[in-house]
Amino acid sequence: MRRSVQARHDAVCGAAQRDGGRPGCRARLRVRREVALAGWLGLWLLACGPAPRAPAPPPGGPPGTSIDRPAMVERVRAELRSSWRAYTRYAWGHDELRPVTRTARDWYGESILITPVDALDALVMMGLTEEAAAARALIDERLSFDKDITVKNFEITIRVLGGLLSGYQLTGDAKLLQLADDLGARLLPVFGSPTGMPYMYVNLRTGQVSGAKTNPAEIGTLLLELGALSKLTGKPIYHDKARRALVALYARRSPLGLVGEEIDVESGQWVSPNSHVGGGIDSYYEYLLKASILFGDAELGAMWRASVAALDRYLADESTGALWYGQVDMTTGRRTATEFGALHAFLPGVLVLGGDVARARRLEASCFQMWQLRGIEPEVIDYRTMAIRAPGYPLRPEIIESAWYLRRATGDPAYLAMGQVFLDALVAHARTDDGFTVLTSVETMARGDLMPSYFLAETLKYLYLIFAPDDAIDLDRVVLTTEAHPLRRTW
Ligand code: DMJ
Repeated sequence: MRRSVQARHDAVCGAAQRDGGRPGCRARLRVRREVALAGWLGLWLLACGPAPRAPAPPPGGPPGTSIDRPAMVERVRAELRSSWRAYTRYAWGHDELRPVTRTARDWYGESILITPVDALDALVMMGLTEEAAAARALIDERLSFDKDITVKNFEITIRVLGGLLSGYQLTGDAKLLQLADDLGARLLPVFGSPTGMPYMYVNLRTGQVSGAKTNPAEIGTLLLELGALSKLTGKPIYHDKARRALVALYARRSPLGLVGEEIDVESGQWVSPNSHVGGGIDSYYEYLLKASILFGDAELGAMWRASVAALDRYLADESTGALWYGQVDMTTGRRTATEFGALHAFLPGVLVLGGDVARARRLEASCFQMWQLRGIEPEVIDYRTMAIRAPGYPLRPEIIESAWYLRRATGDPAYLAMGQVFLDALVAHARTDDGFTVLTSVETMARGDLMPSYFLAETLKYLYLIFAPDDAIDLDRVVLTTEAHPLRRTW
């Protein structure tokens, strides 16, 4: 059994984690390197701007060239291992860990094992075999969706359904697919609106739905998971419902080709015309492109191209020589705000996947400026003034995800250097004795008390991928969901 799990794992993930491995403390060397890195990256950022300058090459080569990738892989793996252990010690069987108080959080009063399910594929990919086996055994033995709880369809789809599906593909454990099928069936009532666009909430036992006013991300970020569920179970209904909802949303775009921030799924009317690429809209665009790739769906590909052209035309904004994507009215195109944040930082990665590496590089350089304002990323800034509008950092992965796509696409070692800056900042500001915790302010570095499941599923996974060999993920066959769950095309 073990051998076949390893073989499957290698097929998806390659052998990256096995060639990692030089443990041991390199602290002093690291501090010296970090000081140099900050300066190098500053020069590199300038070089990414529209008016190219030619900074003198820093002594010792461009940023990132001296980074010891296997050692960085080992550092990330060690952080995943200790974070998982903290979960097992203080929150075993619950949804999430509160690392400061060493207590557990259940989203809906009773657990649906959000952290173990979300983290399973990261444990497998990074070769934490015993930890992965423990997570899988817990899920197999205890997870049940027959609960009288009303859940958020979007969150449960991306974290739990996605985690079960990638876990199934990586381990071959048929119980995980059974659980995914059961969950998918319980979520299906959300699509019963007059427009076919999903309600926001559903009761897992009764099928009672609620939340007619919802947003593009919650409507449009379901197709990778439900489509893969269809392919793996042979039940087309999941794919068809999710695709119909995505197309219904696209059909309600404005004449400019933009979508707003809030829509009523019963009337089909927009409630908020505010258009941007941040939270509430972001992954709708991501799934147009990624679903077209995973399912070879040319119509969705055309929808993505039309959408990104509208984003580039109306949302993109230049400020002090840098590229940003702000807010506009979806109907008039009038600019309504110049805010950008941690969630917007998914866009460079998706632009890379869509083939626009030049724009992606410029936008990631802007994201990195945002990170560097306080040495770790604020949730929202105003890019005109560079003032912080929302100071929290809930351990988000998006800027790291984009750095990985760019490192892969360009081979530029500056993205390795960026990855090191990200990891060092996380360790310096967000690590506790028992896992990592959210920051409530990057201005004061005040800490909250939560290790969100996506920190293991996404933040650490993308950090690992930045330093791992390219064959860690076979992007010709694998698409990563918005929660970083790798779905492999076997159809
Ligand atoms: C994750 O749960 C997903 O990436 C989602 O699409 C939005 N953001 C969080 C992490 O920031």
